[in-house]
Amino acid sequence: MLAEQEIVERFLKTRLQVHPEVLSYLREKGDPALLDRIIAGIPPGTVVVSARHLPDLHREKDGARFVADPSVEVISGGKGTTGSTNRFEDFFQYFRDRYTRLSEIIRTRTTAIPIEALVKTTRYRQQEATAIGMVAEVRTTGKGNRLVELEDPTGQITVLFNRDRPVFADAERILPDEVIAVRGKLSEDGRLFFAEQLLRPDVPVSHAPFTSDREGRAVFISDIHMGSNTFLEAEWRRFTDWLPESGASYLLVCGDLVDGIGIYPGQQEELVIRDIYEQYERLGQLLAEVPPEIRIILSPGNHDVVRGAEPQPALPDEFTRSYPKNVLQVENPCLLSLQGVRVLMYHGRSIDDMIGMIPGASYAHPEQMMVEMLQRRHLAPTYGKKTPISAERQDRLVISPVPEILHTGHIHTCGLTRYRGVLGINAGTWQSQTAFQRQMNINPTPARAVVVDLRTLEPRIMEFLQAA
Ligand code: D5M
Ligand code: FE
Ligand code: ZN
Repeated sequence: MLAEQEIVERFLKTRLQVHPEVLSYLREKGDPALLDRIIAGIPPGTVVVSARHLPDLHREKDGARFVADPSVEVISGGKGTTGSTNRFEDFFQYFRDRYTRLSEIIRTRTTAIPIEALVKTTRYRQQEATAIGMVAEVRTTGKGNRLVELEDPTGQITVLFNRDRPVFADAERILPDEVIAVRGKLSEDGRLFFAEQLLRPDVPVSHAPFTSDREGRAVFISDIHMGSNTFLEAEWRRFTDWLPESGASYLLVCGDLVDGIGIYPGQQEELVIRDIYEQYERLGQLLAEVPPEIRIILSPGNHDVVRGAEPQPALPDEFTRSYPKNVLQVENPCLLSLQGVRVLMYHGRSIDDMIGMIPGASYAHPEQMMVEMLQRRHLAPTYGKKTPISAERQDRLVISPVPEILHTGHIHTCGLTRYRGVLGINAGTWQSQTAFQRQMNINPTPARAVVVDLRTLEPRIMEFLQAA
């Protein structure tokens, strides 16, 4: 409960008078943040604050704006961040930036020698030493050892991971283009480095996640695929019917908002809405049924209308004109703060690449691939596979700072993990299995949402699948 005195004083400070209806509403709600939000949303020139300024009593009509909730802050990846430049020089700059930032993280934990110095200085021969580099190439030898070409800005070295050494388990998961540190000894001729230990930039063991001191919940979903004949509309309705009672203030949708057009051969036959504008329009209609006090954050995926190269820009206005005012468009990836809790949203195309390269990985466990991302402090470690990356001057796929929550989608299976305090969430999808996924043996877990209490970071999976 908020005291009446307190509320009146707050409004007086802003030179606003308050209608008694508003007073009793605020007393009942008892949420000081709500008071801030209402004050922030009052149009200039207003004298009396009346019921029409209250977010959940009033839906937009007569020009009252639902101003961005101050509890959602876009830290990076806001609309318009990604430029269109993609010149050849940028390619070098991109990898240099990736190396610099990831190697700096490792350097806070170990002392390393530049590769050129290591190779050329004879005193390092057969001495314990550490080098930090980017994996230029990785292969398995005939004897089953792993050979890695490791590169830093000064030089290159061939690193051998012997399959009989404990380090081999880690080495098996080495991916091209990731940045690692290797500890070991150089051969007598200086041509081969025998690795005994492998270090990744990783989340610090001491990482203590931030939690909100205020009440607040966020709902996480992805892969709606509006327009597809496999979109589960009845389940979606059950979901939006439940939202008002979820206690959530935020709904985050991590890409593949619509099914799109021309994404794969023969897609036409699987679309119920064949016009891309209409797909987004229909999505807007369904989002309008979400309570207006819930902030909806939409980031794109590979089925969406923006370019596929990551970072993907936010949806252009021409597709979202009819969207309710509580919708916020962001890029993929995007780092948000919800009441101070940092959420990194990434659709997750790289999960396909990683599943293909990491032994034991499976489509049934997206959470394991989220751990792999966190260990490498990178959302898409390998360049040039299925994940198109726009080589810009800064590598925006580097995971820095460490978020409280990593939110992905794309592979259509639900999985949760807690890794060194970071909560990994993949809620799944809102489309049932497609013919293609059946061929690929991908078994989706559709119609689930994950709710997280921002005070505790405890997740809960909600199921909306209708009994068949
Ligand atoms: O991706 C849904 C899932 O299906 C994801 O794990 C990738 C997989 N998929 C989709 N298209 C392909 C192709 N062409 N090759 C291999 N795997 C694929 P979504 O982004 O929803 O289509
Ligand atoms: Fe998808
Ligand atoms: Zn996808």
